[in-house]
Amino acid sequence: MVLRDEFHRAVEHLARASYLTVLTGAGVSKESGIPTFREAQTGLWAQYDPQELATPDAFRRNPDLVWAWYMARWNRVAGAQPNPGHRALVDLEKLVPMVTIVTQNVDGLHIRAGSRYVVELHGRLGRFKCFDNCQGDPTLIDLEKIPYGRERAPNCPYCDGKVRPDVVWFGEILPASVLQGTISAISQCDVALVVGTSGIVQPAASLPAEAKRRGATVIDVNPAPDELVAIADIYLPGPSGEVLPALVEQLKNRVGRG
Ligand code: BJW
Repeated sequence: MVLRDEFHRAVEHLARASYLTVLTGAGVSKESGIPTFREAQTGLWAQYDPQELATPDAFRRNPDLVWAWYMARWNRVAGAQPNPGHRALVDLEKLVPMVTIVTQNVDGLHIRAGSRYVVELHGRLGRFKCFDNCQGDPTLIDLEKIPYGRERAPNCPYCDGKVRPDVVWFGEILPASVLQGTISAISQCDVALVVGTSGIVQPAASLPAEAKRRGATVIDVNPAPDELVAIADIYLPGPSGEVLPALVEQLKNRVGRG
């Protein structure tokens, strides 16, 4: 009963929203078969802690290990498809005047699903740059134009340093354009929908509280209570591939009623 009330409240807020910002994390891609960031890894990678691979120091120490990890993840993502959660977020664009997705994910699945305004906070798998940004920040490298394999980090064609994935690692600053787009989406929204993130990695983890401070309603969707439940106005427990399509269906009925 309480859950139904919460769901109903969420639909009412979305029906009245003119600007919706959606902050997503790894959980939204779980139903596409992509493990979340903090889930135990499987197979060859089970012995490694992802938090210790996603750093510039890890790459400096062992570029080939970090390279092979990203190539394996890129390979997995290339074979995955957007799931009903991603698609429901695309459908929301027909029901709310402005929708911006701010995602921590590097899998590109929101864009592949068809979402129009997507800010990728932590970069993208399958895009590469020179580790030293020798030609300016970022020095992007087209992998098709250099010899490379899955096991060894290739050399930069300009400086002979190493090529790395164009993602944001711990201790690195998010690109200015990305921060600008994020601040704009957070400061304008009247509803912030948070989906599938543990809410522990900064600066993303502070965004819902900032939206709330500016007057937005915060709705959190996650099968397990995360760090953001404490500040959320509405918590909808459940996998996003089920909760988001159900929200869209109810919202269609509600908007249809006027
Ligand atoms: C489902 C589901 C289903 C399951 N449906 N949901 C202030 C205080 C303390 C520390 C810091 C601070 N400011 C900065 C820091 C340091 C650091 C940080 O935050 N550390 C924390 C660990 C404390 N931040 C940074 O370094 C950032 N840079 C920065 O702030 O620069 C300035 C600065 C630097 C240094 C010092 C101070 C200031 C950069 C952060 C970059 C993060 N990069 C990564 C890797 C990207 C590339 C890659 O993918 O390999 O981004 S780390 C990793 O975490 C990845 C993710 O995007 C990110 C968030 O993870 P996410 O998405 O929340 O995933 P999970 O796995 O944690 O959670 C999944 C959730 O899904 C769970 O809740 C499940 O329940 C749920 N779920 N199934 C819906 N079906």
